[in-house]
Order: sequence, then C-alpha cells, then structure tokens
Amino acid sequence: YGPAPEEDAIVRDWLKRHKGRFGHFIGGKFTAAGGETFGVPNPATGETLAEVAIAGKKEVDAAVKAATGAFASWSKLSGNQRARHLYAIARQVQKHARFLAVLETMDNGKPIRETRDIDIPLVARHFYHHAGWAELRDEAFPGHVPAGVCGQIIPWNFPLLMLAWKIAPALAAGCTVVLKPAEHTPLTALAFAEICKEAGLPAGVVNIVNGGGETGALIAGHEGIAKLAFTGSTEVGRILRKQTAGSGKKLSLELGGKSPFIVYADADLDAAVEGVVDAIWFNQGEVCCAGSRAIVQEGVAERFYAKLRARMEKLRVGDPLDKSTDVGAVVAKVQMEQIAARVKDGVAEGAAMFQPSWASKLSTKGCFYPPTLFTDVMPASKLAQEEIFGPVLVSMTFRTPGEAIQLANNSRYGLAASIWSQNLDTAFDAARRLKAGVVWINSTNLFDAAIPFGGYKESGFGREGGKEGMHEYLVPGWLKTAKPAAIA
Ligand code: TXE
Repeated sequence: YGPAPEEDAIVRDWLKRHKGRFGHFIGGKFTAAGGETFGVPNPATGETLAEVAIAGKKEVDAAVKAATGAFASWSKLSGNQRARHLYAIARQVQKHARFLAVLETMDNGKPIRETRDIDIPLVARHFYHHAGWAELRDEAFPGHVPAGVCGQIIPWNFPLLMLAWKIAPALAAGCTVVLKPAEHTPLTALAFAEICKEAGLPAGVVNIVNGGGETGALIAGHEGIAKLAFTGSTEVGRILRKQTAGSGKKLSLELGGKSPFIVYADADLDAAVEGVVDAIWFNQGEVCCAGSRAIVQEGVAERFYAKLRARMEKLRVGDPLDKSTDVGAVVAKVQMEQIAARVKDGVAEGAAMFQPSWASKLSTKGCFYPPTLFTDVMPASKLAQEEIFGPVLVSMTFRTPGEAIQLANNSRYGLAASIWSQNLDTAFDAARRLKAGVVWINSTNLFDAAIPFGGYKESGFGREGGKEGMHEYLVPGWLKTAKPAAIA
C-alpha cells in the first residue's frame, strides 16, 4: 500500500513547465497568465498547485470571437473530417491517460483508482463514440445544422469527464465552443487545451476560459453564444434559465439530485451493500446522480444496516494518490464545511447518525470527511429532501412496494434511481413508475457515452450522450454546403 513515491512527478514536471501559472486558451494559443488570478489548491494536502487567470469581458469576447471565426470553416467540414479530429483527441487522451489521471486526482481529491479506471477511460470513450456521430450526423439528423458557438459551463466533481460530455457532442455536431471549467478544478481542462493542439484541432474550435460565476455569467449573457450547456447547482441553473429567457439561446441544464436507492426484501443484501458503496461513496458522494437516499423494506432493514455499518468500518479514506484508497478528499474546504453543517442539522432534526469508529482519526491536513449514515430519517425532513453532495447516505424504510415508489418520487429532483430486487417483475414495475432520467436495476452509477443522461423536475432538462445528446447541439435548417440535387 501507499502511493508510488514518483506518482506525482509527472504532474510536477508539467506545472514547472508552465511555471505554475496559466492563462486562457483562445484561438489555439494560451494567453499570458497576468492580471487577476485565483489559486488552485490540492484538497488532500492544502498545497497550492497553480495560479490561474480570471477571464473578464475582454477575454470572453475574444474567446467567442475565436469560436465564431472557427465555426465558419469547422461547420463546413465533412463528417469524416470532423470524425478524424475526434479520433485524434481520443487517442491523445489515451496516450496521456496516466498524466491526466494523476492531475485530476491532485486537483479534485478523488482517488487515483477512480480517475485511472473510470474518469479518463470514459473521457476517451466519449470522444471515440462521438467520432461516430460526426460521421453519421447528416444521415441521422437530416434537415439539421449545427447550433453555432456553444457556451459550456461545467462543475468540479468530474472535471475532465464533464468537459468531454460537453465538447465531444458539440464538435461532432459541427459546433465550436467556449468552455469554462469550475474554479476549484481548472487544471485538466488546461491540459486538454494542449491535447487539442497536439491533436491538430483547428485553432478556435475549442476555447477554454477560466474564472468563477462572474465569468460564467459573461458567457451565458454573450450574444455570440447560440447554445448554452450547464452542469452544476440547481440554484445557478435557475439563474441561467432566467438570464437566457427570451434570448433565443438553446439551453440544457444538468442539475442536482437526491436519487433513491431502493432495497426490496428479496434483494441480494450483500450485493446491495456493495451497491451502496458505489452509489454514495464513489467520488466522495460528489455525484449528481449519487444514490444518496436509501429506501429499505422493513423486514430486512436491520440486517441491511448491520451489514452496511460493518462495510463502512472497512472503507479506506485518505491519500487519493494511494491506490488502495476508497474515498479521497472532498473538493474544497468550503464544500466540506457545507457537508458538516448539513450533518449537524440532520442530527438536530433527530435522525440517528453513524460514522465508522476511526472517523475522528482522519487527517485534518486535507479535506477528509468520513462516510456517514443516517437512519430513521423523516421523509419530509431537510436531510431527506436537500442535496448534500458529500459522502452522506440518508435512509428510511417502507412496507409495501407502492409506498417505496411514493417515497422515491417524493423529491423535487428526478435525476436517477437504483432498484435492488431479485424479482424482475418488481424491478421493472418500479422502473416504470419512478420519475427519474436514469434507472439502474441491481447496479448503480453506470455511465456510457451511448446512453442519454439527464433529469426531470429540478434536476434539469436536456440529455447528454447518445443520439438524444446530439439533438442538443443541432437546430432545424439546411446545410448551405449541400450540393443541389441534379435535375434529370
Ligand atoms: O456549484 P455552482 P458550486 C451542487 C452541489 C453543491 C452545490 C454548490 O449540491 O454542493 O451545487 O456547488 C459556475 N453564471 N452541485 O457552488 O456554483 C461555476 O463557476 C454562470 C451539483 O460549486 O453551480 C462552476 O463552473 N456560471 C452539481 C459551475 O457554475 C456560474 C455539480 C458550477 O458551480 C454562475 C456541482 C453564474 N451566475 C455542484 N455561478 C451536479 N449537478 O453535478 C457559478 N457558475
């Protein structure tokens, strides 16, 4: 056990090459790293990794201008030409997979096992998959044209994967982009800018600008943007919906969740316990579709909780670069304080709280929060209703299958759901009745580039992935480049 001593050297070399300072990537070039900046800490150690420039109006204007210029030629390339670029990006991601995994882990705090085996492979897969859609666009979407220049604002929980979810379909459709990574985690997006260069992507097709909400608002309000794609909090989603109302911009929002994890009495309880580990302790629970609300049938509840508590004792929380770590660091101090506050409120609300016996021994140098379980949670309580976005599972029990569905749908969110039962009738009946964009049966948190992902209700609208996701970047119209049919 323990991290390989040289594990982070690959990232330190890269940071040194950039002197630990980054500008924006506009029109195929990095701007100077001057002006106002923000620091990027490693949440596991507190060490500042880099200083990154904040984009104001001037930089956002320049990025939109570069994307508009590039759109003229990029949108007219043949499907095969665009596909080649997407394949080239996918291959570069694979070539630099180890570097990207270590960089993502240091920037975000998530375990290296996850960045290495999940995040980065899914990024490459997303570009490979969408290379296919680039080829098939005109055949699959006749009478549709690329939407134009896209503004894309992404969160910090899956920084590079969310970038891929946004950029790959946009490029496949023939759009160009101005993307803003989250201020907690800008580094893999900057590494991706280098990958675009290395892959020979024409200048201006992908532009990356950095900053926080103010920079995001400049992108959202820019009149050169035809389509805005956002993943983040429901609160900011609401602001963006208001901001873009009446502007003619196409909008997709992927927001919060409080996804149910239903365990029926006939479930394989050991498998369901492992499922919970994936549902809520994967990525420190900082997952929009995390199974954060367990709904367990009464007859097996005590047995299920006993197994779960025993499993929680064995989870390893700590150094994200250690390959044996199960749960890494929460992304930032502010986020950890928010989790702690929600847990304190939950205890005050009267729910029973459990944390492993070693919880108080966690290192206080980094943002480490112990896996937490609440039982006897009242369905109407804040604990049951509000997204915590951390390693905290809340749970309640049910008697009849009908009651399970009622509890599961009793939420302002509708992003995902997970069902655990050995009886397929029970599982499929529940799947049909759940108001959730994605339903997993005897599994959880499975993603694929070909499967559309997105929510109902306050979890947002629009889909990402597969054919559905392509629609988000296309509008009705006829390509001016299409040759007129020969008249016999
Ligand atoms: O999110 P924000 P935060 C939820 C989760 C978390 C909470 C707060 O519950 O605890 O949100 O996280 C940009 N105009 N999720 O504050 O602010 C911002 O710079 C335009 C769920 O980090 O929504 C970042 O790039 N952009 C979620 C992005 O929005 C604005 C993932 C997301 O940040 C903006 C993240 C504005 N006015 C948090 N204000 C999920 N669904 O996966 C901020 N931004």
